[in-house]
Amino acid sequence: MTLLSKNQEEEFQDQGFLIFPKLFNNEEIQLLKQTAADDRELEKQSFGRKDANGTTVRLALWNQPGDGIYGMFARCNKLVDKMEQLLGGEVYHYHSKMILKDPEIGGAWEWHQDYGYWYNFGCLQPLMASAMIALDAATKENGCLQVLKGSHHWGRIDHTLTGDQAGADQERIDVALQRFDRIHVKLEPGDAVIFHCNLLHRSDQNRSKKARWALVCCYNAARNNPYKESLHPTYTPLIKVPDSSIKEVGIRRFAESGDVGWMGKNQGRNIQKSIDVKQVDV
Ligand SMILES: O=C(O)CCC(=O)C(=O)O
Repeated sequence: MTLLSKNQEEEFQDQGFLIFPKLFNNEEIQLLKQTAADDRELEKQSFGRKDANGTTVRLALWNQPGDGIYGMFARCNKLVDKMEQLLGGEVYHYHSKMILKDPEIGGAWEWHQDYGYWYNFGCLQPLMASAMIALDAATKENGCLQVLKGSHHWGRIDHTLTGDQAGADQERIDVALQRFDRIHVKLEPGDAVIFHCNLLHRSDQNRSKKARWALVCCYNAARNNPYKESLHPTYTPLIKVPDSSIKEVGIRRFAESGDVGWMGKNQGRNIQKSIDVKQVDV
């Protein structure tokens, strides 16, 4: 188990996010990047979400971590042990997504909390978090993640549709912007940021000539098993793998990726839009 220091734990509780520079080494991230760039299925399964300005951000989303390189990232000890420490016990894989912010056209993400969606999927407590792993350098220019430091303390905020995306209530956002520091989370390839599911976050359009791709692995505490079926899995034990598996599997490429449970265009659209699953047209 990779133990975080007391200070790191307190920082996460206090700020709602924690950055891990170089959590993944160059070799690991190059393997991931190359796999993603060559992955026709990822390309095929990707779909767009319009932001408030009508610009589209592309993503691909899947429910099971699988045995391929994406799964090795999502299941490796150096990430999952941290998640378990921060969420106070066993976690399982809730889903992963590849955010494909393409040069010059990659759209924005509006201010939201992930729990703004996940609450509606039957998760009773905000015992959930995500890890964003940078494949490319994430800068202000290419639309890096922005967070409102400490905003997770406000608890869940109502979400309404903005473009194709469910965004947090604008009135609250206006106040939050006055009360919390806005942090641009600049990352180098291989850096990761773990953020609490109630942390308000967004990102700008990519106006640069450089791509900003990131793998985001999302986890739920095992003790927070959703009370109902939804588009994301109920408790499914996560089988952790040694960190060395990333390289081993990455070199084999797509050979054993298995069924990751892609969320196709329609389901993916519903997840991103969903304020209440029942309200959304299929
Ligand atoms: O990639 C981004 O800029 C934002 C992603 C996001 O909002 C999320 O994963 O919840």
